[in-house]
Amino acid sequence: MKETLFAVCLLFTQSLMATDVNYTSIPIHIDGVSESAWNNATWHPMPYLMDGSLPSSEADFNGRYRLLWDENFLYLQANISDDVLVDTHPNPTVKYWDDDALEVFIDSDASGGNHQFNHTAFAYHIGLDNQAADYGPDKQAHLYTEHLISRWQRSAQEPFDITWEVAIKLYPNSYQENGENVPLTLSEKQVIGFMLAYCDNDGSEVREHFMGSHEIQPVKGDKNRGYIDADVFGEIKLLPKR
Ligand SMILES: [Ca+2]
Ligand SMILES: [Ca+2]
Ligand SMILES: [Ca+2]
Ligand SMILES: [Ca+2]
Repeated sequence: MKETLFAVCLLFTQSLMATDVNYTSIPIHIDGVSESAWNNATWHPMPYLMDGSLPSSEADFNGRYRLLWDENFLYLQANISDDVLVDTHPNPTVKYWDDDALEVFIDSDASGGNHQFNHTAFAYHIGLDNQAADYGPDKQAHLYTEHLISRWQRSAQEPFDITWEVAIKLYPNSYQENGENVPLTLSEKQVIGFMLAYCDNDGSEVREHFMGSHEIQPVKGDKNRGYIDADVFGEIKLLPKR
């Protein structure tokens, strides 16, 4: 009982604490190859199941990520192990969650709340072809690839060991579909809602494992809440320049 209480308290404390993100004075080169600037970033794991079943091994799926920022971009580097790479839906706005995809959840001002059919937050599903899809206010899936630059490369050995780099522009809650939208200039001490996930399909009809960076409190047993509710994201804080 004591242990359970401790675990609950730890979870609660973690959920209140923002993860610090270091500034980089050298822009990250988005090429799927790590560079020395990343040595200033801390790795974070992706151990939480949100849908499907747990991976059978670290070769099936294992993921970790780190973040940096500058005025123009939030930079993400994910290191993903996946035994089978699958991208069977050629249209990037069709069932993109059932192909292997890196899913980046961003709420630029940590406003939280329901974002499924509005743009107070985004759930960018970045496919293996580096295109990024999410729902729009018309309840249809659209591409938002121009919001980010994405590139990944894999190592020569199996299971596929992927270095995936993404530079992400952030937009305010006032983002208008088909409007003239100006990305935010990022600044120190900014707090951003953030979560990362990987949709892992290894050849099934639907994705087999949906693994994420943050523990989700289930609603009626459902932990697949990130694409609907920005309240389940974690928070990151942009540290001052050094
Ligand atoms: Ca790079
Ligand atoms: Ca897999
Ligand atoms: Ca927001
Ligand atoms: Ca896979």
